Amino acid sequence: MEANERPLLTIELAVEAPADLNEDGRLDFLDWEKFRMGHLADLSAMTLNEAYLRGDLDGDLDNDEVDFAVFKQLYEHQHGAGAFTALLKVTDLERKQSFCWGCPQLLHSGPTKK
Ligand SMILES: [Ca+2]
Ligand SMILES: [Ca+2]
Repeated sequence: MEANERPLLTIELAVEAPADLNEDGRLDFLDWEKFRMGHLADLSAMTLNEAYLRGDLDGDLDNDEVDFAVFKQLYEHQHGAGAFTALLKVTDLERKQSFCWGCPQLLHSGPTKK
């Protein structure tokens, strides 16, 4: 090594399933829920591993739009093109159902007649 060369720092993460935020060995809907809970949260006081488990997928101690893009890419890589869009539709439907919890008749009654 010459005097002006700097040694490279190499960090290897032993991740069996990338973006497996609940550590169950799979990348699925539950990881998306954990990602969403940590999205845009302040993770700067956490360790890299703690921040990772809250959605910091690029290791800069935040969960921002870059992490979102990484999550989406990893999810589609694992489940196929369009899988992330399908995941969002399921999430949206579940949100609507939980909003209307206790009023299921509104989901199935259709438009009201005047
Ligand atoms: Ca998981
Ligand atoms: Ca990040």
